[in-house]
Amino acid sequence: MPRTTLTQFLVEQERAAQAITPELRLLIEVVARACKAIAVNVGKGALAGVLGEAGGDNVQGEAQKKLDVISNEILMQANEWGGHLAAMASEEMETIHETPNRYPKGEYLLLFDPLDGSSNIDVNVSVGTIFSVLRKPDDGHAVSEASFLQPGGAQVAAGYAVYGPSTVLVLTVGTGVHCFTLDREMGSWVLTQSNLTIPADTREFAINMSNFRHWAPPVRRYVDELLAGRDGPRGRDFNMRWVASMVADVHRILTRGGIFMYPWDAREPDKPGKLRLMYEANPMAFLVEQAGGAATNGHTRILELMPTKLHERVAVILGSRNEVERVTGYHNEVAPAP
Ligand code: P6P
Repeated sequence: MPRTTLTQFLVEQERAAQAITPELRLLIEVVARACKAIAVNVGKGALAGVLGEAGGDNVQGEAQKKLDVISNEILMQANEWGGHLAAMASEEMETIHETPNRYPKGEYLLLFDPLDGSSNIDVNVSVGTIFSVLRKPDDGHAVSEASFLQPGGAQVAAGYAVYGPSTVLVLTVGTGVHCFTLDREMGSWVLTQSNLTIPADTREFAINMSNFRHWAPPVRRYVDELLAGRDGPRGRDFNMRWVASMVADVHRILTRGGIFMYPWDAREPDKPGKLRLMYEANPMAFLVEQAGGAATNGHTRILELMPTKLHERVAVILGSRNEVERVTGYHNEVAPAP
């Protein structure tokens, strides 16, 4: 059976499904190639002296790992020259990076978390790259940070790479969710799963339980019911997983179902959540909904939220639709969506 490569898949999406333009096809190929380069650096680990701290903090005030900086550089350099992008935004950069004047500017905006879960790198746990693609607004204005402030429903493509036992790229261009595995010998991404679908029900939940005492009542109610198992209101036992690498947790959910929660908590009450809307929650919500799942901030579909800041944070509840709807229902019982 001949294997379908990412290039062939994208050509078919452009030609048959007319789901993407040639420029978007180029953009996705360039990002996928950058993820291969990141995979090489992540894979070398201690052998290449790329572990540990970079010595600075990112815009979030978090200590940057060397691989955070390397991964960001790889994505920036890969995407500057192609003529497909007007600008880029990254978790690792304070503001947007416009395509330099020496290159043609394109109609797309690329956002990324170059290495999500990087706190896991030094202990050799799976990490990943998350990316989201928007169109530059056709408003006659020069590209600016405001150009990026679009709801997640405006995304034209989204995906992630997981640097794990195998290296996989999971992608949607709005026609379902598809998984490609890196063939290291050929250096090509090979389609290994089409139309991933998240089961509506699940027995597996993912949350950082150490924050239990800080959660709002709807989350504590929901998790208490899961922990009560077959003797409680749910009438069945549940299992828990928490990799503390969103890409790895979401990939598990896209592969076999589950619910992932990073809700608001009282540790920093002014923050709606820990995760970032534009380049973590939005791309993951697009993928999850394309796979038949659901994604809310506890009240509202994440893809409907109107961003006001590039690096704004959001509460995230995503995965198996029936469980997400239950938790969201508990929130809206207490306080209707704002
Ligand atoms: P905690 C990684 O730092 C990250 O941004 C996500 O990938 C992950 O889901 C979450 O934070 C883990 O947070 O508080 O459990 O360490």
